[in-house]
Amino acid sequence: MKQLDPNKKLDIHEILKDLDQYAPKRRGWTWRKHEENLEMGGHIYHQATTPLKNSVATQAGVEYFDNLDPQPIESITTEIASGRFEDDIRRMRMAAWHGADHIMVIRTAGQSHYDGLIEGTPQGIGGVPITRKQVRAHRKALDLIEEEVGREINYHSYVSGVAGPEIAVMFAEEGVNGAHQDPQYNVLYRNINMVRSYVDAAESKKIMAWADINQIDGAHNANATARDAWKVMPELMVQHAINSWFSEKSGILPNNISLSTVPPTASPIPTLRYDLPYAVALRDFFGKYKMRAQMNTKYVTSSSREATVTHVLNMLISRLTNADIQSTITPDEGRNVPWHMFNIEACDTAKQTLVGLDGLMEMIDLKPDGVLRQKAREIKQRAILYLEEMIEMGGYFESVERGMFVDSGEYPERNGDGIARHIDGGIGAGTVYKREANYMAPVCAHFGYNNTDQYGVSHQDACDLIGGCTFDDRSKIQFIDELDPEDNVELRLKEKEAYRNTNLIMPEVQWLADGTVTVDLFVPVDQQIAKAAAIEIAEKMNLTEVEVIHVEVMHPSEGTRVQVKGILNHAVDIDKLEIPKENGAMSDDELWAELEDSPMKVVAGTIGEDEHSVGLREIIDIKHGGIEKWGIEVEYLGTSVPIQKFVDAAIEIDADAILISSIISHDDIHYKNMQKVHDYAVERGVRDKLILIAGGTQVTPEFAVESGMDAGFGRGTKGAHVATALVEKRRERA
Ligand code: Z98
Repeated sequence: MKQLDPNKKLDIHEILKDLDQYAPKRRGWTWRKHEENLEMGGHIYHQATTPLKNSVATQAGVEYFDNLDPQPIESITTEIASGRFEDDIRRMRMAAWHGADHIMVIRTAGQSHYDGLIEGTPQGIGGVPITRKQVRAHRKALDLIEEEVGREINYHSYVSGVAGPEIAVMFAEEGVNGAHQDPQYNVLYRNINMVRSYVDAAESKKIMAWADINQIDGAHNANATARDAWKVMPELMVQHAINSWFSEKSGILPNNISLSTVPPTASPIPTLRYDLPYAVALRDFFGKYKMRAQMNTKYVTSSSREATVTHVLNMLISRLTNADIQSTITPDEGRNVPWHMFNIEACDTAKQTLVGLDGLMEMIDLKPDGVLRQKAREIKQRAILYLEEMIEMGGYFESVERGMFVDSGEYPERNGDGIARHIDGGIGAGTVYKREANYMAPVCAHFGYNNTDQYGVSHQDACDLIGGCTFDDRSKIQFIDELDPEDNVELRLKEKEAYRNTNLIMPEVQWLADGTVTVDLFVPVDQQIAKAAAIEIAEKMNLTEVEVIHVEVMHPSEGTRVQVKGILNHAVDIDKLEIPKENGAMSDDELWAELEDSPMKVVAGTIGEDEHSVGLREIIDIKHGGIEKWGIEVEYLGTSVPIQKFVDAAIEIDADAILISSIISHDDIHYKNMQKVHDYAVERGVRDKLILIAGGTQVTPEFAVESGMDAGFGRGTKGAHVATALVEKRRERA
């Protein structure tokens, strides 16, 4: 297979080609490798892994630190849920470039109730239908993507539901690396019969052990379901214990048993007072397993800013204790099925925060006594009492029947509102049969009784009897392409072909050319009126299917922030676009060659009432690669320089150019001031002689030129860009 070219889009047709022949590159979960005292960009990192071959750094990394992009030691999860697997693939590539190495693809609503595998590539709701073709295509794409970024990527899906063992076998065959498998999930949240779920779990876990798949439990769901998430902390410990021990007994190694832990609270609750003792208690009990730190989803709202703060506070807990996998829920989780850019934002939030917290525990300690340890001890005691009561009740099944789980009281308090299920009730009830004395299955990963002796082979060599099962001999795997002629990837691709690698583009949030955009508005009225007004405003912008997705009161009567989404049914033809030239810079040598023999002189300062001089100093100072580097002489006039002083000073020292800097942009004051400098230079009769350049974070080059400047520079400008403009403008005038 051809390697990916970073400058080219991933070709979905190429992924689908010869898919029936494709075999995954490897099996099993891969943890990041710790690089001790990694030096990057002049800094030492203590909790970092090997840097990526290709990646996108955070914005600050790009703008201020020469693309510095250290990668934290934790695996970083992204959860993708678009419902079209072909569009998920593009998002996987973006997420990998932003630091994700655990790609969790959410599956379509209701699949846990299908008693068997499904085939083909139908479209899903809130996730993709999990099928062999879909999994194989995803793994094939990830095999390419991991080579592009230079790090193994773990692909994750779900071994839950009525078809758990069948799915586990398919995952083992297709190189899936991580999966949720927890029978408690089936019982509590999907009302699947408990006997069936536990028998299936034993088989599934055995297969996962063979395939070296990392098993993640389902305890986070209790957290998200409970009325008050912090009250189920003792129960969560019990849920983790039941599943981890079951997994270990089924043959999964502790290294591949991950607890799905969630800090149970969120601010405005004093969150660390609850979450930190809970995290400590978990590590005390379950230190030998891996910790998958999920973000709190229970208290996510439509505010992506709030979701991000919760995520960051959650990661503080991860670093105060430890986490092996850091999950990221997208900050738009509370209002959309997650969109491309929010998956990426969440990965960046994780990377930025974890790198920022590098080496924290080398500087501080968690107190060995006091409230932290008392509270942790209390949670553990409650958990033990809980387990003891379950045993008294007769065991797990009986306790579920009596509604022990997800009760809204904090154990031992009980409110009698737990999720109760009957031992012989639920989906798949009565479908478990005892194996006959001569039962025999010719497969090499099989749980429990298997009478292979009757054929003279050992349990683990059972498949020798048929010359190897599908785990040994891939040619025995049945690859079914498509079953539904009306709902499949080929048709969807055809529908959108006009936008795939052509000159036509549309904005999108999850599916190619879905046309969806968001508009962020401040409307100076109360929220009820603001919502209605925002819809009219968006419709005036030619958006259709407009919906309000977020509202925030700025003040009950002064105004409201409203975010709306809608569809812009317009395709942009790239061939007809007038694309402005990149603000490129000449090389060092070119600048020296031009400026050494004919040096230039400039006056510079921040204009009007503007006291922000940091950006300008970076453009000037030799230390920061500023224009002084090439011998340009700078007369620095300081901050808050009056309009006339710029021109008067330039005349006085016979300067070639004026550099104006302005950060303040209220009421377009920056552009108004530029115009005034231009006008005054005209009035003094020196406009033709002087090159006028303006810069600042809010400056758009075209608007600066419209406001009388010869050139303008915005965010991300370096001294070399300004020096280049000075040289070019002088040449134009010669
Ligand atoms: C997470 N946000 O991982 P259905 N089994 C378990 C699950 O948690 C899930 C499923 C199965 C979550 C990701 N979790 C969503 C233990 C889903 C999926 O029944 O098909 O939805 O199974 O943090």
